[in-house]
Amino acid sequence: MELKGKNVLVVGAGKTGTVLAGFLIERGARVTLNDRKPHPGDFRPPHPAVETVWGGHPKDLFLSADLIFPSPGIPADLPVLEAARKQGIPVLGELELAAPFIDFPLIAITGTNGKTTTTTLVGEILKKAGFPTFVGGNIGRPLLKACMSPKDYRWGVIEVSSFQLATAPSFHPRIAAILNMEADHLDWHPTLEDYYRAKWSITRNMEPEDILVLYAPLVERRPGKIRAQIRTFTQEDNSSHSAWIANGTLCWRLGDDVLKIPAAELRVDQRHLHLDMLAAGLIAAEAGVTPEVITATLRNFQGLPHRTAFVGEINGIRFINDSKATNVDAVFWALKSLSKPIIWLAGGLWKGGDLSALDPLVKEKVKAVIAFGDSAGRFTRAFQSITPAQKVETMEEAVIAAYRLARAGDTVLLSPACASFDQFESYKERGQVFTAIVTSLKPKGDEIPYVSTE
Ligand code: UMA
Repeated sequence: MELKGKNVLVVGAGKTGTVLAGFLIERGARVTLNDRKPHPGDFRPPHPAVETVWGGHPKDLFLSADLIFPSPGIPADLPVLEAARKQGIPVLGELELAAPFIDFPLIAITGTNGKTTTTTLVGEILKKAGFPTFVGGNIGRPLLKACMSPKDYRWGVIEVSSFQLATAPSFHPRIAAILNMEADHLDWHPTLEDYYRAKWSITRNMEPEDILVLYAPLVERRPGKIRAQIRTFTQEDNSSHSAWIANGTLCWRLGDDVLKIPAAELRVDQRHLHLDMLAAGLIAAEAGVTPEVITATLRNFQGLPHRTAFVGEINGIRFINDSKATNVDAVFWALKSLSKPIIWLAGGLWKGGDLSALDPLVKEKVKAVIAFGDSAGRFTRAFQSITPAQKVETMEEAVIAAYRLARAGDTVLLSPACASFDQFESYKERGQVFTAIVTSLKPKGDEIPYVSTE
């Protein structure tokens, strides 16, 4: 892609936008970085030659660009982007820009949930095997970073979101995985079909020598012909797939052999993490890792922070941080894998989805719903006919209310089903705030009836 002398607009001054702007300047482009928020004061441009425009998205800025790179979080149907497209101005993403500069094969992992866990796991397995590996993408380290400080990587493992795929028409991974596909991101994609289409587009440029690791139920849903070789994984006891679970044992068909790891020997017991492990094992084997290295890494894996992570136990009440559960499907798996009774903390910035999919689990396991943040009312309305549901404002009020209600043997679960941006910087900050409040709780006793977070 010729960039020299081009007038390039980068939209969004977050992680991706700043790396994009720095890279484009290095390639000789004239770069303007534009963000809707007001100048944050402490912002340092990646290069002195980058111009910045804050406080909105002026139409003339978009229409006078030769090329536009929106950050992943910029909605595809932003009117100024639509207007630029109509004028024939190319609108492309970071993946599209980075891929031609990459000289190592890419493993790309997508899905509604489990992307970060699977990407991390595959990265750990490959590194343990001694393969120099770049791990990044939506996980928080833009792929362009691999082009800016090139190393002799053997593999790149990247988590890719639907947002990134939607703006990368020529992206071509050597191995791809689609872990699952449920409703999410309806605040960004105009329709659910558009979101699914973006996910499937990961396969668009794959060839017969490439490998697609696919969650078995998705085979039926594939939109058309896929040229890559497909390896399926399932939670069912069905050895016609490439990976499956038989009587509590994770199994992978690797050539003529079957690799087996009893779930009881793993450090994580949630079913959705076992599915991520099935996918990670298949990917790693395709990348040339031995069964011994795969087994050793999976056995030691303890899960990721903010993903059904155990925070602590007070008075026999267990506290679980699942702040990364930003959609309904992620909450489904958390509720399914934890034992009852559960006091469920949910809410934040609603992204769409069908809360009624949780009704049976809520009926069976949830002792109370405590809803906080922007969409609290949506949650109380959805569940108050099934279980007690209470609306509060903040995370602190939610934790305190849950602690008041809880008895020994209960689990207090933060699993919001929403984005965090109404009250927090990110899901990480939300999880950290939850953890800090929980760790400041005092044991319930006669003198101290419940809590002090001071
Ligand atoms: N902004 C605008 N106009 C808008 C919307 C946002 O100017 O209409 C600005 C914001 O004011 C902000 C900037 O855009 O300054 C943020 O851009 P961004 O949201 O694209 O965030 P980045 O910091 O560039 O992070 C992105 C990914 N974010 C999203 O996809 C929303 C990060 O994934 C990713 O780690 C990073 O690139 C590196 O690749 C986060 C995420 O939440 C973890 N991803 C979603 C998910 O996992 O569900 C897809």
